[in-house]
Amino acid sequence: MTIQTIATTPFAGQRPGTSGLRKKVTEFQQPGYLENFVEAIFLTLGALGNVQGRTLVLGGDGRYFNRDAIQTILRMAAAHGVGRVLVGRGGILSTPAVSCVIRKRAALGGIVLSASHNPGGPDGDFGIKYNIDNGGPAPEKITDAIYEHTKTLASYRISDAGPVDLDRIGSIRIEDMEVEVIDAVSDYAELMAGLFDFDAIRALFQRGFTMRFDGMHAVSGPYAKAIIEGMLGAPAGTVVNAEPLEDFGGHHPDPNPVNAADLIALMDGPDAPDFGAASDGDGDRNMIVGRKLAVSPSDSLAIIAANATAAPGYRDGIKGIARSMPTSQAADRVAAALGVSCFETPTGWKYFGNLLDAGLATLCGEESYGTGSMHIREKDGVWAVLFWLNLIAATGKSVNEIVQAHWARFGRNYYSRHDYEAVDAGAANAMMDDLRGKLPSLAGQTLGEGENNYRVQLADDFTYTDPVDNSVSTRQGVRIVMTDGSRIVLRLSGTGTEGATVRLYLERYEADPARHDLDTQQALAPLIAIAEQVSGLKARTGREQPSVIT
Ligand code: VG1
Ligand code: CO
Repeated sequence: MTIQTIATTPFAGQRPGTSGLRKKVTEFQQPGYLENFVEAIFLTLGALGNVQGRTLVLGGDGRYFNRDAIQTILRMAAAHGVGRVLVGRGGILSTPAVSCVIRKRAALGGIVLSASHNPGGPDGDFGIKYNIDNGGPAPEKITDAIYEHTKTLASYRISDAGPVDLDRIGSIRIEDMEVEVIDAVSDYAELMAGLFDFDAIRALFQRGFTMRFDGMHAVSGPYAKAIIEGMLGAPAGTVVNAEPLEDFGGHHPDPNPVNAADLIALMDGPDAPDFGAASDGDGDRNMIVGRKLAVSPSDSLAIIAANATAAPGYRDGIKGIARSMPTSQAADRVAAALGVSCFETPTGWKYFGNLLDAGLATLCGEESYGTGSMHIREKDGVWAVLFWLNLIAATGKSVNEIVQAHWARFGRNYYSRHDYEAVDAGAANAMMDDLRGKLPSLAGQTLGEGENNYRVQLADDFTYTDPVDNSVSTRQGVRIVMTDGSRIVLRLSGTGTEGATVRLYLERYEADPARHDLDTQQALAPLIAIAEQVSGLKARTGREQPSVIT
């Protein structure tokens, strides 16, 4: 075994997006592409302090190219003097499990291999992300430094050691580095058992409560099977599509009503179980479904917050709630009622890390099916599902009853996101630029027709100042806020790999319980029309309809 220095030249465009570097598998397969980015990570870590002898955590969602990437990263870690790498068996670790293991084993950080909800397989997407010692996604100052290194690289260092057996638990050496293959589930399952009332959930299943968890052939299957069927005693077959597949069975591993259509059909039909749930490619997202009711993720965050003390891990109450800017304001109403702070951050979990570390927030959430808490520094799909199970067990209420009661108490925030995927990037950028140009003149204007008009209170491009380190993030999404709190938000996705994806977010508040059963799209129709009028979205993108509505 020797450590080699291999000459390389920079690849353009290795700038991490909302959640790491995501590209087509074919792009990652170019010689040196993965190596360059990993070298940039090690150079950044080296500049920040010492990686020598430290521990890193490594794992991915099992998608195509996962195993190859892990072998490469292990040989590069050895060449950079890393002391030990903890890698999940079979190369598998969900994103929340990586966060959990980093924290539990006091590691320097971790590398997560995933493109999350993006499709996998040889023609699909791949991704890589660095997490810091708090277990969370690296903040912008680190991802910026990584990107800067990718632009000037001339070589990378790698051991010429042969491949490691990733399927056997135990320790192996590469050069002076120890590779410890760990069980992917056990640390995480232990953490969950400490947060939730497993006895009460076990009793719920014993009373005949029925559930379906759809693993979407992605990484959360093994976790859900071990915990929900194994530890909580749900009948075998409760967790379906539990085997991680390299191409996720050809589907989008994205837990929303469009991509988890089988689960929605089951929950809408005569044989619906009491409770349905699904998780995404890397296990950090969740969808909660009752009979004929898919719970909006923004509502799920608000409901978890309002009922936090139902779970033993949150018995003492919560310190605050943080939500991404486009997420509905349902959580704000709960925070106000509880007398705790509510923080509004840019899109992406990395912005929650400081708030959680400083003890300012206990719960965090995003409209994109992401919910989590201070227990780790990533959003956590299985955690959210266990929270709901705990809540159902503690209250004896169904999902529908819990949601209805919440709306009756706090009012309902009708909410929807319209995605225009893979549109022309030039057209999308021009649309956003024009929209930004219009913002100063929008405030005070009345928009919309007849009785469905809205007066604009605020129109801006969201800027966030982190209350802990005062770092400033600009251009985080155009928002048009009406005098009644209704909102239109537009931003471009930072996770797509083809062209640009425009996301249009719509929100309207309704206090009157007699009007809580409207169809969401109808309830939002006046705002949808205003968004079109202001942005010219359809003409700009050449699309008559969004590609996905959630
Ligand atoms: C999307 C979501 C965002 C989420 C991010 C990563 O980002 O909107 O809320 O944090 O994906 O989620 P964007 O930039 O495409 O809108 V995951 O589950 O991909 O790690
Ligand atoms: Co994800």
